[in-house]
Amino acid sequence: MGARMGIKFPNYDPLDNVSSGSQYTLMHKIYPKEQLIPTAHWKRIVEYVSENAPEALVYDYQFPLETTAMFKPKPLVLDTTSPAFTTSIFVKGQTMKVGTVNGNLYTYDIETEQTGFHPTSNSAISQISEDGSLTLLLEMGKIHPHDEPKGSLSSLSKAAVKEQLLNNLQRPVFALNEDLDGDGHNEIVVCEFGNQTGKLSLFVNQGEEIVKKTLLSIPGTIKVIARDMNDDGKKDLIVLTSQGTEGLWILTQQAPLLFDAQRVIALAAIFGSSGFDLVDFNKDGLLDIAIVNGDNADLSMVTKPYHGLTLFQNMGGYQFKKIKFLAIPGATNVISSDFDQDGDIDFIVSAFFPDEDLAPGYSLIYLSNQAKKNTAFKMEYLPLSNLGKWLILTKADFDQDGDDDFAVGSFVFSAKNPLEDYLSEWGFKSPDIMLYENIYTDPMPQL
Ligand SMILES: [Ca+2]
Ligand SMILES: [Ca+2]
Ligand SMILES: [Ca+2]
Ligand SMILES: [Ca+2]
Repeated sequence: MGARMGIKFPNYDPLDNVSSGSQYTLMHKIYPKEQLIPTAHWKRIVEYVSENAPEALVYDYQFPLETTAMFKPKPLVLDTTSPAFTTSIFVKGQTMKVGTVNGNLYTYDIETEQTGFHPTSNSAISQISEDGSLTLLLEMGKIHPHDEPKGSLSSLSKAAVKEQLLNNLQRPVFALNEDLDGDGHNEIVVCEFGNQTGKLSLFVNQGEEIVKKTLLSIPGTIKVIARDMNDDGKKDLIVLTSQGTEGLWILTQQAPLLFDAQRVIALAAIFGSSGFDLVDFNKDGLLDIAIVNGDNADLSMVTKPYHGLTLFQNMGGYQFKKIKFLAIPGATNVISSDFDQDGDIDFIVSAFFPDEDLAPGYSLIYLSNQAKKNTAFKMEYLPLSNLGKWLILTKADFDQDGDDDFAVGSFVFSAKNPLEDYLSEWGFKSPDIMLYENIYTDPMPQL
C-alpha cells in the first residue's frame, strides 16, 4: 500500500525485477517516484491499522459430514512425468483435451481410454477451445505473476499445423471466440490477466488486419461470458476482475462493438475472487451470479474466513443482491447444474488453496440445493478429492447420458515452502485428472 503511494522502504523496491523500458514506465504509474502523501500522514495510517486490526481471524466453518455417493471418481495419469501440472481441460463429446504448464497437449478418449500427445510449445496452456476443425490454444507465456506481453492465441489443425492468431498478450487466461455484433464474423475477447497491469481486450478481424481495442484497463480479468443482460437483443459481456479492483462488471453493448462498462458487484481488494458462473438459479428469467473467492498465494497465506461461495440474485436493472455465503477456504472454481435432477440448481466448488489443518478435505465440495430457494445447501465431500491439488474444474456430460459430470485437473504447487508442506508427502503421486461421473439415479418410488 505504501509503495503505491510512493513511500520508500529499506530492502523493498517493487521495481527491483523490472528491467525493460516500457514495463518500467508502466510500473512507475503504479509505484510513483515521488511520495503522494506526507510521511506524517502515512505514519498515522500505519498506526490506525495496527490499533484497529483484529488480533486473530474468527473461523466459522460448518464442515461437511458425509462423502457424496453421487459421483464416481476415476483418476487418470496421462504421462509418465510427475508431479501433475494440468492447466486446462476441454471436453467435447467423449474426447477430452488437456493442457499442461509445459505446453503439452494431451487427448484422451473417455470411451476407449486411448491417450494421444502433441507437444506444442513450452508455454503454459491456459485454455483449450475449438473453432470448427481447429483446436485453439491460449498460451500464457510464464505462468507465475508477471506483466510481460509474451502470451498468444494459436490454432492447431488436425494435421498438427500450428498458426499464431494473436500475440503480445499479457498473461492471457481466458478467451471468448464469439460473434458479438451479429454480423456473421466472430470477435475474440481476451482476459489479459497480467499482474500489476492487465486488461480485457477485444480483437476485431477487419479483413486486412486485426484491430485491438482495450475494453477494461484493469489487471486480473479472469473470465468473460457474452449474454444479453438488458434484453435489448445485443450481446453484453460479463467479466470478473480479481486483482486490486475486484468485482463483477457488465459491459453493455450500446452500438455494434461499442461497450459501456459498469461494475455491478464491487468486491474488496482483499476478496481474492477467482471464478464465477452465470445461472438463473431462481428461474425468474434473470441470470444470477455465483462467485468463488479463495486466492491465497500472493501476500498473506493465512486461511481466510471470508473465502467461499457467494450467491448474488439478479434483482433486475443491474442490481444484484447477496443472498447466500458459504465459507470454503481457498475456493477457486465453481460450476452449476441440476446435478441430481430435482429441479433446482446445485454447485460443485473446487479449492486450490484448502487448509488441511483448519478445514481438512475442503478441496472438492458438492452443494446440493435443499429448499429450492438457494439458501439451504447440503455440503458433501467428493470421494478421493484428497488425491490432487485442483486448479481446473470443467463440467461436461462425458458419458452422454443426460446428466452433468465433471473433471478436475491437478496442479501440484504450493505457495508455502514445499519441504514443510503436506504436498511433499504425496504430490508426486497425484493423478493429472480426475473424472467424476454422475451416477445418480432416482430413488425407487415408495409403494
Ligand atoms: Ca444487451
Ligand atoms: Ca434469476
Ligand atoms: Ca438439484
Ligand atoms: Ca453424464
